[in-house]
Amino acid sequence: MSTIPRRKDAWGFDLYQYEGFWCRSFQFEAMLSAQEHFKPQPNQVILSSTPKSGTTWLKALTFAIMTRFHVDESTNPLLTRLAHDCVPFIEVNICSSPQKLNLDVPLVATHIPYTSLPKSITNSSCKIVYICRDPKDAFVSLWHFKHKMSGKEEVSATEDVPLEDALEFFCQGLTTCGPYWDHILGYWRASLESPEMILFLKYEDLKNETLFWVKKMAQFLGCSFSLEEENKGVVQKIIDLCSFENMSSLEVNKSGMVRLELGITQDGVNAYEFKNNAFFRKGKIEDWKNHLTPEMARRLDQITEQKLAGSGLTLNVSPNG
Ligand code: PAP
Repeated sequence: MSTIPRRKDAWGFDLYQYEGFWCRSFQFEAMLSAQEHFKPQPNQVILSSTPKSGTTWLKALTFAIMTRFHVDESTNPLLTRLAHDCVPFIEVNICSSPQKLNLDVPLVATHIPYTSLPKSITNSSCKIVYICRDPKDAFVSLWHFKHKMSGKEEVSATEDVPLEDALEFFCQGLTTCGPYWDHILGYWRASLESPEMILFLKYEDLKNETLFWVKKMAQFLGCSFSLEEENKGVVQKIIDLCSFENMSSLEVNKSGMVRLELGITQDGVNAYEFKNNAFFRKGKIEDWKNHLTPEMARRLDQITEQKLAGSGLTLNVSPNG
């Protein structure tokens, strides 16, 4: 690790550059470990995203879709467990405790960039569902989330990094899994090459046309809703169960805690603890309008336009130019 590029993020934590992306030391180690050891099941589905793009929601929806034949509505684990406890992260939970791989539900999640995914995934028949989000909302969400983290290392973190300062780092790509845009482009291009293997979603589309995209997800995952299920309102029940309003009002998500075991890392960190409610803030599109100045929004939009030029992908929901 001493030989690879290292910079600080807005909160003063070391970021290491690996295969073109910045990551914290525990992620770097976990990524290497995943590249070497992770063995997906043949029917494994990988949920991927950049942080704060809708991971928790995607986990809940896919978990509910895939378990609907053998999980009772009233005893669904999503009612009593955080979605992150139902679907583990490859680079956090599974590398430190392989037993967390849920063999009943072949779902795992990751923030690993496409080009750094273990070859055991990219050379396999595993399907990938990727979710991305307007960078302006993802940035605002990340900034709020950072203030809710607690953990050994975080004690020394500056509690209130001004939004303007954090934006500077974000724009330079100096953020976990950053550059934000490159992460998205990696999966976008891969999804164009193999649309049958990678379903590319946008948080905003999922918000605006939830029914359509939930049905599309089920179809992609090989468990389409039958006409009978549709008539019985099964799709809508899943949408309602996983809605921000319902999830954020569940006792477990209001008052529970999640502990991410990392193993001992270079930084001496062994676990992060979050309040579950840190994953549920507003759940809205365009909340950035309440936080970013027009100049800040324009700056992010300009980077987005430059980075995505010619890719066929657009991310700015409401350009501010
Ligand atoms: P992670 O990458 O740390 O797992 P992730 O779940 O991707 O976080 O992002 C959290 C965002 O998703 C939050 O957005 P906000 O800060 O703009 O509010 C959170 O509120 C939102 N979110 C969580 N659950 C849902 C849901 N069920 N529906 C819609 N949005 C949700």
